Amino acid sequence: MGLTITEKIIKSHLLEGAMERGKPAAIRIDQTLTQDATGTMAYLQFETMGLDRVKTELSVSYVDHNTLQEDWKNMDDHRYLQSAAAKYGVWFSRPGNGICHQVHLERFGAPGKTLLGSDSHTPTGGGLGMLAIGAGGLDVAAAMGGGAFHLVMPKIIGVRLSGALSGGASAKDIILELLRRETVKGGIGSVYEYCGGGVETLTVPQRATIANMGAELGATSSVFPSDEVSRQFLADRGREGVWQDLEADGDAVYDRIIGIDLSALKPLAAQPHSPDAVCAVAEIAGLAVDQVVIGSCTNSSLDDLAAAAEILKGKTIHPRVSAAVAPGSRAVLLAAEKAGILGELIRAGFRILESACGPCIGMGFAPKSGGVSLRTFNRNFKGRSGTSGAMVYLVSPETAAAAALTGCITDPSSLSFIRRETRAFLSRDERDNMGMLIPPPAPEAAAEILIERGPNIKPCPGPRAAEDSMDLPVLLKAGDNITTDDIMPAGAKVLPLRSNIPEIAKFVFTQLDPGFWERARNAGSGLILGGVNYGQGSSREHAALAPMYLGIRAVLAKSFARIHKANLINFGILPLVFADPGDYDRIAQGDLLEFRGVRSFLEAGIGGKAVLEALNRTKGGTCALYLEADERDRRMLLAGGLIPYTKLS
Ligand code: MIC
Ligand code: SF4
Repeated sequence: MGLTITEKIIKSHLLEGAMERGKPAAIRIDQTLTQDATGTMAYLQFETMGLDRVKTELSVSYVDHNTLQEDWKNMDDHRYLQSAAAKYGVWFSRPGNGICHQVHLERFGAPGKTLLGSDSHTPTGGGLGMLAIGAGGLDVAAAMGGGAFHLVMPKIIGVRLSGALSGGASAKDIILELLRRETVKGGIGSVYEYCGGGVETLTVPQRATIANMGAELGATSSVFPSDEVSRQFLADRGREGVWQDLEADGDAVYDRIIGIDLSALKPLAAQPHSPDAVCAVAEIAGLAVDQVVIGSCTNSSLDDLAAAAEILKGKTIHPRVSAAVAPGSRAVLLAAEKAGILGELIRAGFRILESACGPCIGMGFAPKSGGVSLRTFNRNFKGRSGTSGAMVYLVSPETAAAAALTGCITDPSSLSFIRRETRAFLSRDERDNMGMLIPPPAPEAAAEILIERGPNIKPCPGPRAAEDSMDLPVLLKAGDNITTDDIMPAGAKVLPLRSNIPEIAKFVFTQLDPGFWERARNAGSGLILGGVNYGQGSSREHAALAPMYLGIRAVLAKSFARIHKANLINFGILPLVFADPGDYDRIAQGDLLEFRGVRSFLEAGIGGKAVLEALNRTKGGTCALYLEADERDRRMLLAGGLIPYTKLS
């Protein structure tokens, strides 16, 4: 039987398991990436492993999230990261060099390799035929230490592309179309693998846009073949040497096939406040727009900027619209300058933001109160922009540019523009491409390096082993599709506290319930109730770490998102699933639930599925709960998380 690309990469990296769908597997990780907002914890955890140097082929530490230096905190973090990178043999991408996923694709991406990153959009590398997966910082730290990455062997969904994009449609519209059909939970436990004649019509940056936003489907990853287009992308960046041909076998078996005819696609938009609330741009045309931003790891390539400039050149943006562009990398910025694109955008009235995540994570350029903002980003969760009442729409660069021009949502197909060729503007100058990437010093020099620990760097608190008896109050009853932004908000005020768990814990659930921290602190311990797809979105392990610090011992939900569930287990919090989802309705916030025999439940479940009963002491009645976890996860929970488990084994 033939293999898919995903299976081929997993097979060549398989350390444990038999590649059976839905069964546990462990793979070797070739490359890791971290970013500053998750990286400090990852390196603090790596340090506890007592190793001299990372054991991967390549590890890179990027600074791209916390670049708004309002005081000393973010810079303390950057210095810690830079010195830790040098000490442990990690490349360091300096602030200003660009967004981790964009830079990694350009400088280090290699077909057929595995990449684990402490950021949920790590699958961007799938645009170049990598198996790139997002994970919590602790899992990435373990991989840097040479440990295997444990995953459930995913289902493989084939996405067969036919035809070619035309008119105003863009790569963003392909992934928005998939989100429309599949929803934010459609991809849980799956990899989306692209095939069909439409693939060769897409450039690597376009493929990367699609693979990037596959994260919003809840997928483990997204993968494109590596072909002549990929070879050209690498050759243009002087890296043809890492190219290899990679495609699925003709008789590869997919769990399901989805067909998309690119020629039939029209410009789409994800409406507030979810990436799957997709409609045709034409349906909402005419809505007045206050703000437009082009950037983020989804749409900040040279081609994206060029498409916007084509629409805007020689014109001026509408007086109502405040517009900005954040090029994905310094290399993109330099090329955009050389190609005249930057000048065209500036002349049109765009503000230039640095090459970083910026507004995508609420780091500046927040919209006005109640404002309508069109962004080329991947997430529009409520409040993520920094303005809780803002209405954020996710669109392509073409749709964003059209709105900047007219002042209202406009289908770009109604404007005539031609796409320009930008390859010639890519720089071959080593300083332009590698100048802000600091390679790790030789191992002999590492002993001399002192790690800089400013006052913002606080040690990572340790988890507690599972207790056999627990009486836990329901501290919060949350609904469906709760995001990690809901659990642990980001933004300019909170992000600088990522290295300081006691402080950041004060912001847990603030958007949903400002009284949560106080209540949790008074209770000392408790649990959270959630609906379906609990913990979707960002990989931030702070959404597990800070609740753990506040005494959260369990989350009871109808289902969990992959990365967050792994983070909960890594930090010793029980992710329990209702056997009867109707029990969710029978439990209220404030109820006291009694759990007995938790340790024996975890032990008995090894090798099988046992049920844990919770008695509702407030209302009476019981509910049955499952733990969908393999033996390793159960042992981790018994030990109190990944770090104590690793020390025991
Ligand atoms: C995001 O897009 O939400 C982030 C910020 O990049 C996160 C990581 C983080 O919270 O630091 C992600 O996607 O994993
Ligand atoms: Fe940065 Fe936004 Fe991409 Fe997250 S989604 S890595 S915040 S640009």
